[in-house]
Amino acid sequence: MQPFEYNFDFHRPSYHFVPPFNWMNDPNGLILWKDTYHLFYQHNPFESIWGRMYWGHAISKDLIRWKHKPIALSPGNNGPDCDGCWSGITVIQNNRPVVIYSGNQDSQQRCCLAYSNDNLETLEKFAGNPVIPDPPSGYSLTGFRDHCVWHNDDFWYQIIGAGIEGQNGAVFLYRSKDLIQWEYLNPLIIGDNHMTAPLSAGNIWECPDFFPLGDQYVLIVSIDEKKPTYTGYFLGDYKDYHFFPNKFQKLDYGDMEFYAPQSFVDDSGKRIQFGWIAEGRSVDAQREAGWAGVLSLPRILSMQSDKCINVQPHPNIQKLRGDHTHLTKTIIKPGYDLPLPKLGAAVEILIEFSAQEQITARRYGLKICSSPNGQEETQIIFHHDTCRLEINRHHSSLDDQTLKIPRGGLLNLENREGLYLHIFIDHSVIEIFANNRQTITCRVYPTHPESTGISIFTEGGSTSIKQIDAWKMQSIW
Ligand code: DQQ
Repeated sequence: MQPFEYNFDFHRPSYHFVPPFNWMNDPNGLILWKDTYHLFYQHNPFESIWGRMYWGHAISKDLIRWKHKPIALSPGNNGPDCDGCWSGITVIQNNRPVVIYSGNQDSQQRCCLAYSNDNLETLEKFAGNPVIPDPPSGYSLTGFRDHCVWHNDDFWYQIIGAGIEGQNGAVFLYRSKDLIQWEYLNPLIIGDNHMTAPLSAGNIWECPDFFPLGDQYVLIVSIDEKKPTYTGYFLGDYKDYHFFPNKFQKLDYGDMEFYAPQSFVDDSGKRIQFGWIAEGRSVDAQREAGWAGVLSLPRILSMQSDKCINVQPHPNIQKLRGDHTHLTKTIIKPGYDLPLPKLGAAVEILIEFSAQEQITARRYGLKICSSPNGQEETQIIFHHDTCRLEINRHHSSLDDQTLKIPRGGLLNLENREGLYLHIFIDHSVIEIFANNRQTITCRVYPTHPESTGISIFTEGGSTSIKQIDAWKMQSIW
């Protein structure tokens, strides 16, 4: 059940995970352990703004419906995490879960451990924390935090995100036999200052996630820059403890609205990722709402043959599908928008447009979250000539304190390929999966509860749809 006092907040999602109250940011410690998925997350239980971080905790049998658990980690009265328990992960050592996280003290982050002796019901901090008291010598760092840990050939390996003063983001590599004594090896990679906007090397690389996918290695980093802040991924080779990237791109065009993602492998070998969907409304509005921050839907990552990551929503989400609308082949002409029947504020849409070569439109797409009087509306637009996919939020809300900058980027489509959008709308959350290879995640805050209209539009020529399916989505609470 949701705490009843949130019923008034139209912007609180109904089928995405949200904290029971107050603030959440990064997902942490994701793991499947003894048939139960565990989600920990950065949590400020006292205010709906970022602050002195705790680890919130929730469990699930299907990654979709979650049960809130008591807080799992709290900052110490003194010691290395007295100013917050920052992001981290969970591994299993000798059949026992171990959490590795960044303790924050006086704005210094240091690697700490906590053990669970009761299958992740509770966590006990290691008395010898921090296990890595200082960053590697010889660097002047802007940050040194967040962990990704794996086991290989008798060793635990760990990478930690960092930033080098006046230079780049970086990731440092360590190894250990026991998770307690760590030997520094070398930088896994140091960012290249010559990377050009919008993909620059950044001030600090937060929340590194490193894993093999297909025949490549993937390094995901959340890049904290002055502006913009976003998550990107490198594809490359891992050899002799060094990572050699050959490609870098944005993971999600939502920039800071899909940040600090973390992934894990389920028991069928699927790589599952969750990210933090930040707020786009004012701090006053957050305080008034009494909560802030949303977890993305679970995404399955795999490698596409053309060497980019394939991203798809987890099939378990389909269990939430309710009332259904289905439309088959339809041609849409400029000025004659095709409306879908109203399905409410929690909706899933699958829409397949015809191949590019059959479309004469200059721009086409969907109008969503539209109010009956047309004052509020968000547009998902594909620019046919430039292959840019974008969310235009300019008229998404009459509230001028909400984030309205457009989000989007390149989605290269072959002439024979059609635009294929899988869209999830959940009150204030929008997640778009485009052609299984590019996502855009963002927030909108329409002021009118009737701002739930959906229609298909075209400009400068006609477009045609092969089929549309849309479902009203059930609440997970
Ligand atoms: N959030 C955590 C840090 C991490 C940042 C603190 C990313 O560990 O670098 O809440 O959002």
